[in-house]
Amino acid sequence: MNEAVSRAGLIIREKEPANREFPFPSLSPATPTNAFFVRTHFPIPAIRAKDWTLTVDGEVERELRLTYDELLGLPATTSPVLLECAGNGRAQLVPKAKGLLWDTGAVGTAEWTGVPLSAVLDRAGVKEGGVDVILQGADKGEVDDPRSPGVIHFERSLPLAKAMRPEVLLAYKMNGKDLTPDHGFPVRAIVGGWYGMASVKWLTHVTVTATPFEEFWQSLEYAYWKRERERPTLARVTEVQVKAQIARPGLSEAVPAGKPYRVFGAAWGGGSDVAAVEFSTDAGKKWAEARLLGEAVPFAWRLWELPWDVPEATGRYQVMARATDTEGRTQPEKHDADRRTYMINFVFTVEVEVV
Ligand code: MTE
Ligand code: MO
Repeated sequence: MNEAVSRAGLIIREKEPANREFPFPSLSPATPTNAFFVRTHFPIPAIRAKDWTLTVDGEVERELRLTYDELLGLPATTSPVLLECAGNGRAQLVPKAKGLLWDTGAVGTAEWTGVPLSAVLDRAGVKEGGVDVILQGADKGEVDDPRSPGVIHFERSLPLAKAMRPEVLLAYKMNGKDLTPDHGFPVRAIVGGWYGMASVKWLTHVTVTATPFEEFWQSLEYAYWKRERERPTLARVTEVQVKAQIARPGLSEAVPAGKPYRVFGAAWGGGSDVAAVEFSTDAGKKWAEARLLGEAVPFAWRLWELPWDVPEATGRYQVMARATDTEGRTQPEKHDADRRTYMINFVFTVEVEVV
């Protein structure tokens, strides 16, 4: 593969707006900030912390306008949370998909510090009848899509019940330092358990609505076909689907024949922990159970490893990993076309060369 790489070793998928992918073979328990994937739709807005305010309005008793210092004065929590772009793995789709062709690196786990959104909503007092909470970013532009309504902001909503959960933060630190401009300085949402598009960066407006919010970013983009009624309808993409990814061996890696090799990777689910990871070296005929490392941390990934007694026989091996969560959900063998080019968690094949 011939790819442009940034100074920090990220693969540049698009220069402007900035879209950069983490090289998954360099997996570590916590992704360093400068190695964390970047997904943007518009130019990065330059916001000074002293000029930033968060407006909370809509179906609330009291409209709020919080300053950066006021936000930092509220009780905060810190925990590792995984972000995965809903299009992560898109390069694996056949036929070739439109959109950014992420390989396996539009995912990372960082430690986020912030104030639970619920604390701010409680201050504002959500009125009876509030159903959706819109999170709007300061970034805006025109989307290259005939269905897009001219210049728009990036925004997504959460149902009120999710917005009130403790894993939803107004985050201002990533890995112990102020957010970088790429990752949403000065304040972004972090929505544990949901795909990355919910974690709105450069957050400036929170609006509670009395009706479900349906617009471009959740009824056209980041939406999938749901078959619950008579006809399929486009529903918003929400929860992260269970998935295991192999970091080593990497794609086309040359593995020495007849020697022990340490296979390792990461696995994650949305709202549930990973119960098991299995690994196959014969395209899914036989599976061996991997060892899960460390402790399960809700909404973060779990690293896993497995010793592989690499055979003497040289040649190409089709290796695979698959995860199952604590609710018994396991990865599918094929991508469901109703998901369009999102929520890609079918079991990938990695071709490895034993030499
Ligand atoms: N927030 C704003 N304001 N604008 C964006 O383009 N992209 C979203 C989300 N938040 C986006 C945004 C998407 S699709 C993803 S996957 C995550 O940010 C990526 O977060 P990161 O760039 O910090 O990795
Ligand atoms: Mo994304």
